[in-house]
Amino acid sequence: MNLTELNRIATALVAPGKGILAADESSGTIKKRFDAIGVESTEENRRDYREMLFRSNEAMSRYISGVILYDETIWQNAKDGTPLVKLIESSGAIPGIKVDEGTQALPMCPGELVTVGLDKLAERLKKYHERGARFAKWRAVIDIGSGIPSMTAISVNAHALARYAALCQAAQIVPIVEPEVLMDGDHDIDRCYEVTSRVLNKTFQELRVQRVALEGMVLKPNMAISGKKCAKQASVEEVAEKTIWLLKACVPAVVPGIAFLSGGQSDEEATAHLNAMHKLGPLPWGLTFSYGRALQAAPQKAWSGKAENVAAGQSAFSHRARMNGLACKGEWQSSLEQKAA
Ligand code: 5MM
Repeated sequence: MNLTELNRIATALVAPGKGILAADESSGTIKKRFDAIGVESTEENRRDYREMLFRSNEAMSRYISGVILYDETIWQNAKDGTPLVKLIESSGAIPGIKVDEGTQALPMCPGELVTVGLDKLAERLKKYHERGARFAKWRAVIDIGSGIPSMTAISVNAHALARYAALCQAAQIVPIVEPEVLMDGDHDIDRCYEVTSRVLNKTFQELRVQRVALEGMVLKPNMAISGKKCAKQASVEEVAEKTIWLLKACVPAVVPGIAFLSGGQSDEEATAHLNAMHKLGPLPWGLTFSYGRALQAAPQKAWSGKAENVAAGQSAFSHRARMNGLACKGEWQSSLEQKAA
């Protein structure tokens, strides 16, 4: 393992003013997104949609550091035959790959999940590296509810995340470690803080036990945030302050970067929270976005599967990427959204 090179890539993924595009929706998830805009989820439509994003010059060259791909996409070529991976590289961004194979019910733990995909992962990583992937992603899902999460679910998911991360580093691929605590319930921000703190502490304990080099990874966490159904929604300032406390308490300074998931926040909320956190600096690690929905909802709507809407889709994507790029420097203002509208 060349740790200097892993550290260089991890640092590039969180370069100031840039962040990651999570375009790794599995077939089921992209179908849901396409259903919402009335587009059939065929292989060609998925390719056309992602090609539109990767050919968005302004967004890709100025605000996007890396793109997380799904297995299908990493092997696809653009309409003119250029591999999609090459489009990403030529924009200056780094191609990455989601390598988990989704979740399964966790035995003995009703309502809880464990992420799977470790079988043959070493062989898959080798092929992905040959194709150009320089980082990978694995997402664990932790739900908050009555009596959950159990320590069992936190523990097995942390163990799998660390197994994945060690395999990635051995294959010279930077692991993005994503332990997502869902914001789906009616819990308040303090409950989210407490659960996320347990999850992050256990995850870093496992990473250390399994000898993962913290200098060569990126963490992709949720923010400390109120559950979607919670009657009392925390303010932007409270989310920012509590998230930074939480991360300072749990994430060693040697980790090069933290890139948030959006988790179902609105586009603007996800941007406002990131921006408010940067106003609390200086911070020990690079802090940026690795958004899926919060970067893609607007371009998906603008595109709606029509070739004549490609320019509109690209402009919607560039706008969101620019807003988040500004948020990474604490320079975003909501008036910039209104001007664009
Ligand atoms: C883009 O969505 C990713 C893939 O999800 P599935 O495996 O469920 O299809 C997802 O892993 C994503 O990278 C993260 O959860 C962050 O996405 P959001 O939309 O929460 O920012």
